Amino acid sequence: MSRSTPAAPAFDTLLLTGAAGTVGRLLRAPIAALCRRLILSDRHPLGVPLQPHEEERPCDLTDRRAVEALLQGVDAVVHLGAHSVEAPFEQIARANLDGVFHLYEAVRRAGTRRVVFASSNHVTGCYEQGHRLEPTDPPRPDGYYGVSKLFGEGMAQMYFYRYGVESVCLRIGSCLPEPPDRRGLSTWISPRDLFSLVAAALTTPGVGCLVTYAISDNSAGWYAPTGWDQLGYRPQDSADAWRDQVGDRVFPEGSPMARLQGGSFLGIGPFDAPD
Ligand code: NAI
Ligand code: 15L
Repeated sequence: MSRSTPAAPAFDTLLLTGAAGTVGRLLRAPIAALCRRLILSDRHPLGVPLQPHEEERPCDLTDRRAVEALLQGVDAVVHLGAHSVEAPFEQIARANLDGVFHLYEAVRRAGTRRVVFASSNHVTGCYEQGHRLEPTDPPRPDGYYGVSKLFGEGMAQMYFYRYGVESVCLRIGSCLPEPPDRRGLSTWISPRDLFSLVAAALTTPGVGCLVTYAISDNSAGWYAPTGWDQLGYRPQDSADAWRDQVGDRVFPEGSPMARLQGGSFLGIGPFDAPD
């Protein structure tokens, strides 16, 4: 009987920030195939047993020195850690502005090869629903959260063109087990497709600094697949299968939530200054 030797993992050490969150919990198991050691980091405890290849390293992204220590010996990072919904500016700024700055500085100093940055569809959430977007179209963020993701993409560009740190910025649509509503027929990405895109974003050689939308093969998708060929991304799933189930889950007709791509985020804010 012949025995085949398993292929060596692509990386020795990978870091997953935001590991205790929704997407972190979905990516944690499949991402293990890409590395010998997986560092799971969040400001909250994971609260689940660790596998032998896993290491838990709690870290608050707002602590610059702690982030610098976290990146020591890390070959590549999937940066999910963030305030992930629209909120007052002060709340967004801590993890999504300061935290991203700390992350990229630590990456530069540690010589980390690649960042996969979890950007968002909310960078362009003020476009009308149905408008088909290229990643190069002018941004139209739908709130402070969307602006913060645009800032992250800007940091990715700056750290590539000045310091050679490669990044893939994934403008993720809606990553859930199923599309939640009619908007999801356009924005949904299955956990399986997101993992395959993250894996491609980590391992495709010579990406430079690439921005691409991250959705499944949705026929109602609002985003051109620009960048997918370069990464070899071929979505396996489609929101179309849920059309009948979610077709009537809509926001009030004529409201910004129903009219613009950012959906429910258009219903949050403005925020008055605290007294
Ligand atoms: P989530 O809110 O469930 O997870 C984010 C994690 O970041 C949390 O576990 C939180 O504790 C951690 N975090 C927040 N502030 C932190 C800090 N100061 N220091 C350390 N950790 C901190 O969000 P989710 O859904 O898992 O999203 C993951 C990433 O993907 C986020 O960056 C989000 O903005 C982005 N994204 C997610 C989408 C989705 O459909 N779930 C769509 C578009 C973008
Ligand atoms: C995001 O960027 C959020 O992090 C996530 O919670 C979802 O709301 C998603 O976008 C979406 O637009 O559905």
